[in-house]
Amino acid sequence: MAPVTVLIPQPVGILRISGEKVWPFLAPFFPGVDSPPPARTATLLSFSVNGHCVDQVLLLYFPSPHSLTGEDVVEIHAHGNPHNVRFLLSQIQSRGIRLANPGEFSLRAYKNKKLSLLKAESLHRMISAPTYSEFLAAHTSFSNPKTHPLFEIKSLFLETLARLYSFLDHPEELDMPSYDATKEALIFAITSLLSKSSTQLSRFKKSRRFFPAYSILLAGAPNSGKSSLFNRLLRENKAIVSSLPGTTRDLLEGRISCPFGDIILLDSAGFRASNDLIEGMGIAKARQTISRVDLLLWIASPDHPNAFPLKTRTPTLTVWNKADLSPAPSSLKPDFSVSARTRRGLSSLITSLLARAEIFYSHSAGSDPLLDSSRQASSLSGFSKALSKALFFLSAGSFDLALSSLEEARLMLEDGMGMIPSEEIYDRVFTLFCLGK
Ligand SMILES: Nc1nc2c(ncn2[C@@H]2O[C@H](COP(=O)(O)OP(=O)(O)OP(=O)(O)O)[C@@H](O)[C@H]2O)c(=O)[nH]1
Ligand SMILES: [Mg+2]
Repeated sequence: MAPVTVLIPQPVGILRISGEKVWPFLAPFFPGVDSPPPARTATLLSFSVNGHCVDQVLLLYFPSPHSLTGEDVVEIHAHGNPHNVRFLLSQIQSRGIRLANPGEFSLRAYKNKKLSLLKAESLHRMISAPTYSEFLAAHTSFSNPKTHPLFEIKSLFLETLARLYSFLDHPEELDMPSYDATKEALIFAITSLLSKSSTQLSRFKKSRRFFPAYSILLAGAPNSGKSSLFNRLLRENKAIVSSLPGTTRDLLEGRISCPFGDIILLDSAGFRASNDLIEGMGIAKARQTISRVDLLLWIASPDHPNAFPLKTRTPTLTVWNKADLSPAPSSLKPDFSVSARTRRGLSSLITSLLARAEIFYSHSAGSDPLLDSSRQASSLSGFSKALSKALFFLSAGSFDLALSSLEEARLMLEDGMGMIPSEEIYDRVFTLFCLGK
């Protein structure tokens, strides 16, 4: 069981439960309802605890095997107050139903053959896509797996392999193409497969970012007001703010969804020489993150009126904070002068950040299907290496060695497509999913 929606005040909060014979566990919450509600139909029911109705809910029952996971699945659409959703969760847990791990529903769907690995990865990309066009690209692969780049490559590859097999099995038959014609056709097909794979790999490389959206890091000396600005930009009190220098130790992440694409905002530990082991680790993490983001905001303030002390290729803007206390020294020449406390200057900073993110997205990949993960990319790159070997052997006239390289390539591709089950794949793919998926 897991909440499918996040725990914030909202009209509806959804809980999902999956398992064998789920209804008998839930029946006590619905006194008077003797049999499971009708399948795949929304039923309005009173959720009761100790004989008292605690919420009116819509219940959807998907009996096995016609469900998301292949098991019995029940979805409860409750009123979305987070306290209510937590209470319902705890009540259901007290009946012996445990909380699901992140991605566990998808993992069960995969194990019960309800979802292929490629679809699972497209689904993950679809949910976390930072722009609508990236959502559409993932949706195309998800709803029509034949458009997935690996699927297209596989069809072409199998034709090539079949051609080689049939030549090796019946080389003497009259209607078979000659040795030279076969060799030429195979070289042509493999070269074209190599070119398709390399196009996909470079599109993937171009689209890949360390953070899954346009990312902005707030860095600066301790107490310069990074967390205060982070909270202001996010419009949420996510980071702890205090007058003690060294308050933030880890990297904190927030996401802002804009019509043209998402922005990931990162708050970090203040730069200083520290003997504290944990703070030191936080500072190292902040430094490491500088080269991984799309934009660095260096926050200076009257406490530490210094310019950014390091060299970086990451575009950097200097922001003078606490402008309510004093103006920036003329030597600093900040790009923006703001006060996180009074909000002075914040709107022009925000306008500039949004404009930069919009330009960034205007150059990003279109909505054509793309590889979904670095796992797929590494399989495709192994596939290409094996193809190159096959090409070498073919050119040297050794069809047998070419065949064994093509078989090696087939394994690589099948591994990429999740056709070879392995525990490692479960760990690498499904644990990345969010709770409730
Ligand atoms: N006057 C004034 N005080 C501010 C402003 N911004 C932040 N402060 C105060 O400065 C102190 C430090 O703020 P934080 O946001 O915690 O600073 P930080 O850079 O995140 O600090 P560390 O996490 O320790 O690196 C707090 O007491 C804030 O209330 C501002 O614009 N004006
Ligand atoms: Mg802080």
